[in-house]
This record gives sequence, C-alpha cells and structure tokens, in this order.
Amino acid sequence: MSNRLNVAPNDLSAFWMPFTANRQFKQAPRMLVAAKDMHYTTSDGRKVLDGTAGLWCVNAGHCRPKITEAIQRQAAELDYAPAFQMGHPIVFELANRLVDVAPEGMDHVFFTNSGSESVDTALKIALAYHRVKGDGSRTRLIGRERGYHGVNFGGISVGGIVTNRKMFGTLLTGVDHMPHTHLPGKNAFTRGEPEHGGDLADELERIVTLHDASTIAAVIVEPVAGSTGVLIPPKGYLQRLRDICTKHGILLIFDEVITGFGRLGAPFAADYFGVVPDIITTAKGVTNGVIPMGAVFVTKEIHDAFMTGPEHMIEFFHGYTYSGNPIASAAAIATLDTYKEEGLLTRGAELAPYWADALHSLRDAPNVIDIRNIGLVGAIELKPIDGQPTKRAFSAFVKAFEKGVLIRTTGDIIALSPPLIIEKAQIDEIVDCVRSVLEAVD
Ligand code: PXG
Ligand code: PLP
Repeated sequence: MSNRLNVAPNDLSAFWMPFTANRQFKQAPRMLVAAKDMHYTTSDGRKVLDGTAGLWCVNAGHCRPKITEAIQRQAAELDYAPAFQMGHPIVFELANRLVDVAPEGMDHVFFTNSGSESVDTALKIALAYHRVKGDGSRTRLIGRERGYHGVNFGGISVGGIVTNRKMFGTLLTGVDHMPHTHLPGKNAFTRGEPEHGGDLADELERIVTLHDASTIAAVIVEPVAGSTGVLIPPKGYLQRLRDICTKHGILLIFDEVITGFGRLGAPFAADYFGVVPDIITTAKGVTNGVIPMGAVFVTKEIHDAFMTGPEHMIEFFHGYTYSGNPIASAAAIATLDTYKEEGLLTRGAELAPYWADALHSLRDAPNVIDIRNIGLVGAIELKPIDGQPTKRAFSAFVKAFEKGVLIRTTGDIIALSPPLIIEKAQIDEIVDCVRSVLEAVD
C-alpha cells in the first residue's frame, strides 16, 4: 500500500474545493486514500461503504483490475494523440462499442471530457443542426426548473438550480423553462414512476405556442432528475414530451449523465422508459468514473445533416483537446467489458425490488417526508429544521460517514446511488445506517 496512506498534508489552503463548504471541510477534513469494490478507505484507516458510487459514476465499483490494467497499458503505449485531424484506433473501436450498447438509432458519438462538456456540445449540435438544414431561426433552448446540466454556461442556462445560476449574470439568451415535476402533496412515497403530473408535459405545448415552434431548437431534460434530489418522471410524461417535440420538429435531448450505463436497471433511461430522444448526453459511467470522459450520442439523421459541403472542410467547429484521448478510450473499453461480463447494465433491474423495499422501510424514521426510488437510485426527503434548511441532511451525511457509509445530500434530501455491484446485505447496511443516523441527528 502507498506510503501516502495516513499522511495528511498539513496545509489544505491552496486547493479551492469544488461544490464544497471549504472552510468547514478544512477544519474537519474527510479524506479518502484508497478504494476497492464497494468500499473506500479513509486516511484514518476506516472502511466506508460507498452508497453513492462516488458521485454517481463508479457503476462497476472501485479499482476494477481490467480498467486499471487497460489504463496502465495504454499510458505506456500511446499516451496522447492529437484529437483534431488525427486519429488513433482505440477511439474508433470505442465509438463502435458505445453505439452497440446505446438505444436503437443512436448511431454516432462525439467525445468530451465531462457531463458539462457533453451538455454544451449537445446544445451546440442542436443549434448547428437546424442551421445546416436551413432552419436557422430555431435558436431557442428549453430546459426545466430544477434541472442540472452541469456548470458550463450552456448547461446553467438551460438548468434550473437557482444557486448554480444566480451569481453568473444573464446566461444564454432565448432560453425558457418547463415546470419541474415534483408534486409531494400528491405523489409522496411512490415507488417508481408517480401517478400524478404526466400532464405537466403539456406546459411544453404552452411554451411552444408562446414562442412559436419555428424559433425552438431543442428541449433538454434529465429523464430522472438526479442532482436536484431524484425526481422521477410521472407516468406518460416523457412520452408526451417526445410527441410534442416530434410534432413541432424540435430536437429532444436526454441528459443521461447519471441515468446512462445501467443506473435504472436498463442500459439507458431511454431504454427503461421506451422513449428515444434525438440526442443523449453521457459522462460518468462511460469510464466508471475513473478517467474523465463524456460521450454525446446522436442519430444518423443529425450526423448526416452535417456531412455536406466540400470534403476538405471541417463539418462541425467544435471539439476538445482531450476528446476521445487514448487513455480515457482504453478505460472506457475496459469499463464496457466489465459491464458486459458482469451483466451490470441490467443488474439494477434484479435488485430494484429489494432496493425499493429497503428504502421504503425508512418511512417511519424521524423527519422523513418522502421516499422515492427507481432502478438503483433512491431519495429520502427530510423535513428541514425550521429556519435552517439543509442542516439536518448535512448532519446526517457527516454522521453516516463517521459510521462508515457514504451518502450524498442535496438540500434536505438524501440521495443514494450505489455501485451496481452492490449485494443485498450491503443495501441493508446502508439503510440501517441511515435509520440510526436519522434517529441520532436533530
Ligand atoms: N448533467 C447531469 C444530468 C448531471 O447529473 C452533469 C450534467 C455534469 O457532469 P460533470 O461531469 O460536468 O460534473 C451532471 C453531473 C450530485 C452531483 O451530487 C451530480 C453531478 C455531479 C456532481 C455531483 O448530485 N451531476
Ligand atoms: N484556452 C486556451 C488558451 C487554449 O489554447 C485551449 C485549447 O487549445 C483552450 C482554452 C481549450 O482547452 P480544451 O481543448 O482542453 O477544452
């Protein structure tokens, strides 16, 4: 084991941590120094059960040998190749492999390095697609309240998380938002897709009428909203969005950065719900979270619309230095191999009923006001402490970590999304821990 284990740096000030209460963290750091399968090891040598697959990304569990070896081999063989006007075989192989597991009709892949980049790429593809088709008046983008589409300017413009938007000026113009679908008064403690709220998709029709379809390029939604606290689409909602988009020539983008690669018990949410969009954004699970990589899937129709004009000309003026870089590509292929060998893209479906029962057994725990679940995702919504929103959930997070389980909280919601290799006994361990924590915190 590395000799860095147990050696904590004595000055934490230089690193400005992302999405973190920096001052509080640095007073009482929570350091992870190693990981294997379902567990992290902390700097004080404790094992912590990973209830969140890192940040919703380590779908096959940690430090899987095949992925580690692929990265080591690739780093020694071809470390980097220019992404523009040059190629290397492994990224082409990866694209073929990804298209094979993607929903029918998703025939081409554009590589990025994160979910945020995938989202901005998808929005740019949508705008440019209409333009190359001679439909350049379609410039509006429609997102949804409470949506999370990463942190770049396109993503926060169509996103609907107020704290992620309000500090950053006027964002993209020409963006509108549909209402979110969270209806706790009607749908609390629903298992899977809620009964009420499918008609909220008709709000899209209202927005289309307001702006006129001829001005709208695309609609982007998370099929299951993750980051905001696990909002599951009401029955019929996504199909209705699909129908409205098709009727008006608007592209439908599913942001599957969380739901992609088995999280719901099907390879993609598009498979799970039987609703196929025009563009799918992914990241996280593409490489099991091990190396940054994102992938944007598009239909043949969208791709082919760009393949016009003189052949020596670049068709789409977009790309990243690290788009499809060799090491990430090798990690992704090894990840797909691991998913396939262990049936992980559908394993969530087998475990989902057990997962649902376990989560809903917390219904009578203190301060629980809602429990939601789908595939291997779950949320436990807590009653906020009066005048101190987020405090109760954050205390639960800290206490659970001390007790040996990593959970994630957003607002006063506990979100759970374990690696897809989880065993039933480990599901019990997470739920028992959450119960004891809820009994212990204010
Ligand atoms: N779209 C969706 C739907 C996401 O969930 C992104 C885009 C952005 O991906 P990157 O790779 O740029 O972070 C995400 C990421 C949380 C949490 O705790 C969620 C995300 C990232 C970090 C934390 O809910 N989602
Ligand atoms: N900024 C500068 C000055 C650059 O030269 C580049 C890329 O060449 C970028 C930003 C974009 O970096 P990336 O391609 O890694 O997104």
